[in-house]
Amino acid sequence: MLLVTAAFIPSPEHAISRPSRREDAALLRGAGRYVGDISLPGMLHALFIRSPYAHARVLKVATHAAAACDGVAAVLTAADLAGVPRAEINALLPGMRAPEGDLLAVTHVRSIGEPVALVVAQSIAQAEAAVGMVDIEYEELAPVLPFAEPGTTWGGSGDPLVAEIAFASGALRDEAPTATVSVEMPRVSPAPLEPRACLAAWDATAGTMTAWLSTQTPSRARADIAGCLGIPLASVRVIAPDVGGAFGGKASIFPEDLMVAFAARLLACPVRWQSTRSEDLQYATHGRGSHSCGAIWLDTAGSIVAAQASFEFSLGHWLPYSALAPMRNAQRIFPGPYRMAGQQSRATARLSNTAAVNIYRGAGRPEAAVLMERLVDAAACAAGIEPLELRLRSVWPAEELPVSLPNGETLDKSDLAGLLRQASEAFDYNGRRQEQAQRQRAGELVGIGIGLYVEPCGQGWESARVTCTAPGHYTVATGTTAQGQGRETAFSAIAAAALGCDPSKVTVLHGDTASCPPGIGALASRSTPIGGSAVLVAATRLKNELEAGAALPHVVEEVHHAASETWASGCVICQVAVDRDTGTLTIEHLTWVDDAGQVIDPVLVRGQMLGGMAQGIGQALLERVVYDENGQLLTGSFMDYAMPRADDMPRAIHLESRPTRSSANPLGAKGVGEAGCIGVPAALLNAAHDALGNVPGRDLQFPLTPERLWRAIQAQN
Ligand code: SMO
Repeated sequence: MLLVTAAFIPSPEHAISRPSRREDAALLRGAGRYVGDISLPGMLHALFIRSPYAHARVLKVATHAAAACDGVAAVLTAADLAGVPRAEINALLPGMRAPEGDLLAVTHVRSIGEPVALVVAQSIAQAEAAVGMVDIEYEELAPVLPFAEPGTTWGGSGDPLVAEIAFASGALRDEAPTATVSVEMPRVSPAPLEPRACLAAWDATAGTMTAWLSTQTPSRARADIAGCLGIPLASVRVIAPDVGGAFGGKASIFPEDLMVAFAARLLACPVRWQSTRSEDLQYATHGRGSHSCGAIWLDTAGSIVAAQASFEFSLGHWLPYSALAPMRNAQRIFPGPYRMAGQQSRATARLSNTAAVNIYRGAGRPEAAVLMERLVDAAACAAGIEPLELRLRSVWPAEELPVSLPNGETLDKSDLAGLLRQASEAFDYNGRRQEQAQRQRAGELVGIGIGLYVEPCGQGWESARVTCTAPGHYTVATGTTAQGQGRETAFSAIAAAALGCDPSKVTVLHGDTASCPPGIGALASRSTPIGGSAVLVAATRLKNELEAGAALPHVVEEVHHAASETWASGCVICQVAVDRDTGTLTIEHLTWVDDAGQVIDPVLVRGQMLGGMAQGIGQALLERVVYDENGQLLTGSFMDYAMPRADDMPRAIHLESRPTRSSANPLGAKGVGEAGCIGVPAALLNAAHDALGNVPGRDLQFPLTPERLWRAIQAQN
């Protein structure tokens, strides 16, 4: 039986209002409107022909027979798209090298699933029939696999290294570390409920492009379409209608989107492409994909004095916009919530003949947190200190936050020791430790694990336009977007609190570049702290100007630049049992106390926590994208790729909120969207080690499948 209890602090000081989610009536009753629900007169359908090889020379692409098929409007190859570039990438790191490439493979394919040709037809069935008539010949080549041996070369350009970043402050110790650990974060598929989708329509008379995209970032997608297709920005409109989940997987425009827009202009007909689940598993962006190792030093008094980390990321064969964000985040977040005299961290990223890797819920934060939390537990075990106690000794004291860190980051206000204490009390830490000892004496494998984390929530700006349309009626247009988080509920509550009205009087517009001001988008847990602050500032100014006698309708537009990055934090503690005979891990209890700063709506926070937890559990116990030694994808459907289901959730979940207002924005809010993917895997990995006796040096890696746990149990018997 699933038991979820929650103790959110209900006082008005911590919760602006408590409406139910205004989005749900439509979304839960099948009345949402996704890209796939939108049809335009004369609309054509696109299908991509994709490489069956991880790496091959393309010898021939013959399209005549396919082009002659019934209903086929065009079969496009690289020659047709010559001169249309890939979208630009975020030049996050100095000295990075982006691989060159085209939208469609020209002479070589470099991943399973890479598009080689595009068929556009009047129906999907006609496009499918034509796909079979395209004649393509390949000569298979050896692929560069993820985490290939040193000395591997990438095409003619040497080492597949794309970027490298390192930081050191203070000194590490000369003596051997107290503990070392290595952590693998397997590649996973963001797998939103709605796969990728794009519908593009070109108005040849006006010279304008309208694209409906399932995206987190309509403003950037608009600039990408304009830039790549050579259309003035003002002539491109991007609309993100209802978007069925994204998790970073829809953060950056895809080559397919650009090709659909290109085809719509070429054929002067609307063209729609709806990715299938298999296409998404194969060639949508993946997340994670890192190996890391670290070392930790305690002094003789049993306090952490230094820690060191090295992260290796394996990317795919092309770089989407945010491909380097995870390595940058992992490197800059380590060592997370702990204060110490010496720290070192470095990260590298290399290409491989696979699908692209991009941000995915957490984007480098889980990598930093899991490695550090394993180091703390391994050090506690080596030094004979209770892991909770070592954390309490080592976290930044609340009175020293916010603090500027040596690496240039500013750790926001939070009460890390308070989170640890509140979580351990709610969990009944001491009581459960006693229960664990009893059950272990009786032969059971029971473990307790802690995951303490910090979650930086984005920099930069977002905008808001707030209009008083008629007395007592308001519209908020935001540059950030929604993929199911409940943005309309949150932003109407923020505006209503500032305007002194009921949230039902506030209409929220998002996702349409024609009716909304520009924005960075829904990323990095930034929408409420930064986008919500823009709404607060604009609504407050509107109220003042109305009171000063402004005539209706009256519009106020604000761009809010975050003074600094806000950092959320939290503590997860879980108890697991591992079946000695089968290796099956059961999460018996999970307690989680999160600090998301000023809570706008506890219902939304709870939804983010439960959803993030489910994805964190998926990563930790089940999910893994697997390529074989030829670069063939072995996890191409949900038959092979294990998504978390209801019965993988913990037997009992207890959620609490311990908000400390952020010092980084006027709303005082922090993010919460990614927290479950950060703290939950860390706690689960520590609990699994604890259940199996905390054997020093034991290699236990995600996903913690029954087979892996069973083998670890056998190895120690
Ligand atoms: S992984 Mo998020 O969409 O920054």
